[in-house]
Amino acid sequence: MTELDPKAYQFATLAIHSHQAPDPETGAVITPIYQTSTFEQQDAGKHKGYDYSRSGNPTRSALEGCLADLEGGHHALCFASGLGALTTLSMALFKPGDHILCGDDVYGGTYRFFDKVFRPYGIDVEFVDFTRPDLVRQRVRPNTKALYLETPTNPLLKLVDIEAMVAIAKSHKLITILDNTFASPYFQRGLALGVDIILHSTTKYIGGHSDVVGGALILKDDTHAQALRFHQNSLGATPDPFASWLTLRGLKTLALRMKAHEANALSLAQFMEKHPGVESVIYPGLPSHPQYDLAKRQMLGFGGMIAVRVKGGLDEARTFMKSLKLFTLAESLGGVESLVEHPALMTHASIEPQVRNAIGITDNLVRMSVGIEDAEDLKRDVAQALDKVLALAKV
Ligand code: P1T
Repeated sequence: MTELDPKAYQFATLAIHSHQAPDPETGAVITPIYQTSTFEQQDAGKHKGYDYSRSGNPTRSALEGCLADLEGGHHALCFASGLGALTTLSMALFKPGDHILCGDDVYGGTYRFFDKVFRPYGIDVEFVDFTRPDLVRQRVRPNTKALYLETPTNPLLKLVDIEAMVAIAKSHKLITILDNTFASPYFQRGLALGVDIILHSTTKYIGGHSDVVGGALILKDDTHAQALRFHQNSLGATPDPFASWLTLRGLKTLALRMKAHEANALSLAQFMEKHPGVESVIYPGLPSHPQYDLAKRQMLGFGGMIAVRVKGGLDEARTFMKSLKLFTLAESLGGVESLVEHPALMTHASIEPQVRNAIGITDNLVRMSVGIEDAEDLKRDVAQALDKVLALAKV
């Protein structure tokens, strides 16, 4: 089987076949796990394309090739984690004296890296409300180099207008970087909207089974790709062959899984919105979401993440989470099983309380990663847990 022309096939086909042709030596249908650290050279400096598994490995190449096709890029680079992708990207593109504008609602680890680790190296990262393009435009300075956006955001599921950000970036010659983890390439293609570099925590929907940690960068530009590839090898935050293989195996079913995540999330969001134990539900697929129209315009689907404010405070949030039977209390998201977590105490605990409160990460906010279990089972589980919240509120 020869390599597929990505333009001739749809997403679900590419996820299964792109860069995953049967092994020409043995006929193995599934890409082998090339569990080797090093490769024989025919002569000193002469090899078959691989010399050492930090620099490159065939299992990783298959994953990188497939991800590039799914995002509509020309290059993809995989990492040992989403943060490995972020740190490598940051070292490759920025230098002391640069200024970066970053959305104010991003994964807590992203905020922590920019604020606590990168800033002391002399890179000024400013966090701005990216739902306000007017504000972002005002904050651009002569030394601004990039706009770093997440949409939908973690954990508040705010939407950032990707095309508006790209327009600002183009007029000031800035690089745009989009963390596409929450939507996955199935529901959002930033490169087609003019974004320069896509970042993923492949730990989430791409891997899809909560059994492997990884990250990826996908882009079109050859010069940036060359710099990123150099830093990927020089910094060494690369995935091992088994992690690459597990991610590739999960990726094959991304299209099916995303449809199921979305159907379940929409039905749960609609149900919770009517429940008296709930203050508000944040889900981009609900007409009550303040950016519902933007979601319909720039996304191909609304995803599987819900943020819910239960009636009450921390006690009520704890009661809700502890009463759920099918939702496991755990960090992370995007796996086939449903998870629930408390952003203020868990994923976003590294953000100072006053900053957290200012952006809306309140004590009654609970984040739900809706899995692909039976929709009615999930609804019944949420109903009984919300009834316990109501009972507590009445005491
Ligand atoms: O965990 P890691 O693979 O290093 O990815 C970091 C990361 C980057 N971007 C987004 C949007 C993320 O959500 C994450 C990781 N997030 C969680 C662990 C979480 O529970 O939100």
